[in-house]
Amino acid sequence: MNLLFCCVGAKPEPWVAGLRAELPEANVQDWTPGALPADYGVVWAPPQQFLDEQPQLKALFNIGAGVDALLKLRLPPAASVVRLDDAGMSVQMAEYVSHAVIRHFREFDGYEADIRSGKWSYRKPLMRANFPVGIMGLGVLGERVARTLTQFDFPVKGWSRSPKTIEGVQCFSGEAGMADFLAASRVLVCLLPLTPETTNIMNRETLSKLQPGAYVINVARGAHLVDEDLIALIDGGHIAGATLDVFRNEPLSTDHAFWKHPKINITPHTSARTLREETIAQIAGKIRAVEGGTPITSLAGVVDPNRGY
Ligand code: NDP
Ligand code: OXD
Repeated sequence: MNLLFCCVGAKPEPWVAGLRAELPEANVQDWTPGALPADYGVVWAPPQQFLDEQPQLKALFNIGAGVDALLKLRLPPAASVVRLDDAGMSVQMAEYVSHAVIRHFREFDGYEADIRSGKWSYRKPLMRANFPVGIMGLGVLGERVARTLTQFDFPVKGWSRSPKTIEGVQCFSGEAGMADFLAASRVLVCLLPLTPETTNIMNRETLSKLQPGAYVINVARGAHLVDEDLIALIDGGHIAGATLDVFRNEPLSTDHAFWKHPKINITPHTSARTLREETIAQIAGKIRAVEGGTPITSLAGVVDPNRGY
């Protein structure tokens, strides 16, 4: 069985070595133009040339959870797209979002500024009941984040396409449930996939429906958020601030207003990183299952291209 690795931005050597160690029966190569036809691709943002040269591929294993960039390409006709299914990401996302929520709720930025200016002062504790956290997207990552936040006794709300039941989380669903979900949330966390339906979903109209003093955390994709609308609502006072890990263009351009805005914290798309060992083990396990007769379409993480995630 032939396997090609084609991940833009990843150093190929350790990946290829890891895949060879996990799948000794496979011929694993780093892709170069003109490579021999392969059965499987392990990919991240591959060039179109790779896909066009490999029309026989049976599956593309994406080494991330989001497949928005991959689905924009012309894919081999019979290839299933298989996204990363957690592989150590959900715990990182739960850490990142909990940190952002708690940093805001406990006013740690304010305390840090006070301490740096030599001031020993107390702030009146805020009421946790007044900080309902709404998670948009209750999939692999969103559900873990929602469950984690319930452990800190925040009221937690969730919104997804199909109805869900998660202990301790008030769940809303579909377009019909969105307005009530937003009105019930003060902190908004975006963990949606980027699809035509979710592009620009955080805009002036939707963000205005959040409770006054809202806080926005975007850890999904930059194109979920209309940047100017967020800034206008922060400057107008309806939104207290934001933590943003993802941007329309990455790296964020050096002149973007987010860099210096005093109420916006940014990080460089690092909230949940792909962990090489876990990822290789997961993909190798799936390839072994397929080679052993499991239909690709029954693997966890198979993407529905019509849904876009
Ligand atoms: P999943 O596919 O497991 O979950 C997606 C969730 O979004 C599901 O609950 C789904 O609803 C919901 N959803 C999709 N479309 C809509 C819609 N139109 N309206 C309402 N809800 C919708 O994805 P993951 O949790 O694994 O990942 C989410 C995203 O996080 C990824 O697509 C990626 O872009 C981003 N990400 C960011 C990282 C970072 O480092 N910043 C790292 C990893 C991922 P339903 O359950 O009903 O299908
Ligand atoms: C992903 C990401 O989608 O890293 O996995 O953003």
